[in-house]
Amino acid sequence: MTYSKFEDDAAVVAFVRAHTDQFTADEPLHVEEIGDGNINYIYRVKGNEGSVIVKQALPYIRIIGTDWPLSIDRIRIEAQVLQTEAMWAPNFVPKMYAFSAEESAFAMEDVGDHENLRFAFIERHPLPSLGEHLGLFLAETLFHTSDFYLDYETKKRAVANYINPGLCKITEDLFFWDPYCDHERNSISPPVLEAAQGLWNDKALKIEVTKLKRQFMNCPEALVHGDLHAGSVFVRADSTKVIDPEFAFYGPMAFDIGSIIGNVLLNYAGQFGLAGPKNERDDYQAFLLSEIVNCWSVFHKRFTDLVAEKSDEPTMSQPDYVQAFLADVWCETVGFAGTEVIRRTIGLAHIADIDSIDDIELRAKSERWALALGREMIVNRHSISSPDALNAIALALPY
Ligand code: SR1
Ligand code: MG
Repeated sequence: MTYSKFEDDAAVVAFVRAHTDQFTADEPLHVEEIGDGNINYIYRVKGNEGSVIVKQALPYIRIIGTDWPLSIDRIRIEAQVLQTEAMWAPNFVPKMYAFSAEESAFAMEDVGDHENLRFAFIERHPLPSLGEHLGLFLAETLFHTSDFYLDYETKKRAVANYINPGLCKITEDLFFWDPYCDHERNSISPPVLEAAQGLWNDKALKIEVTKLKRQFMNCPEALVHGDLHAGSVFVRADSTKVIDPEFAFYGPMAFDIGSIIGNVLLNYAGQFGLAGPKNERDDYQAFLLSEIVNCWSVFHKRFTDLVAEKSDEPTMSQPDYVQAFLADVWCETVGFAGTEVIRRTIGLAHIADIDSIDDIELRAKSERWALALGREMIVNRHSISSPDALNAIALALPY
């Protein structure tokens, strides 16, 4: 089967009309391509009142083209994951309206009344419920797709259903390999080259990163989102929506928790050099650290409660085991968060939190700070026993 991009706006409209009942038959529809993703094509289709989002995957990466092929099975995975997440965390994901394998596309709820978390962070918007919402989303989705909840057969069939080799390989390379060598995919600003070279020559760091890579590759614990960075989250003061689970697979729970905590810390690094009064930036940094504490404590409590209420797995539901398990998850979370911080600073896929600092020297100060923090988190994760201990490291690290 050959898959082709929707030829024109009329094709996108025809898709929406054929597969959803969101618009009346005679309602005029307007299509706008929202080209802000790296990998797929995304359209907003607007009617008289409402709108929907259409996402289409082609057998390659949008920003690279056919030189980087990628299986279109990722769109089937994303559609199914959004439906699974909606069973357990309906308030935190957009509604899936329809998926078509023939067109390798789906239509979903438009969460355009929310803003992208990355830009909310950069503009220092107050988000009083962010940590709580993320903690709940993580606890519900990770618990209900794990052995704590699913029976042995359902779980193993789910592991098979979500095998996602191409997307996992991107992460294996971009998180755990490229930043630790002189790779052509890296993007390193000249004043940071020496610090990057320091990582390439850091044997202890590279061993610990490889242990994390092994865990990423060999730990089918739960259906993880797989790419839970700030760009995959949309927010309002009272609402949080997680989108874009095309990297989903059965992996370590800590990968999701670490990815989002890594993004909170990346914004913390950016705030040193972003525009605006120092007291505002200081206050926002304090807010960011408090949301790490909230996210983990809400996750920890909700996960513990879910096991007590719903798990009949005889060994894993022992209360002391659950606490030991969560302590391990925290330790791995710190390590994965460190890899996210480093790969977003010198790897292929940077983030605007730091890249939008115009002054190259000021930006380099944030970048070097992020690299030092990431290293510390990876190498010393076993002794960083709580979010407060992690925050103490961020506070003590000289800028
Ligand atoms: C080539 S893809 C680069 C990055 O974009 C995605 O959102 C993932 O984070 C991936 O690592
Ligand atoms: Mg994405």
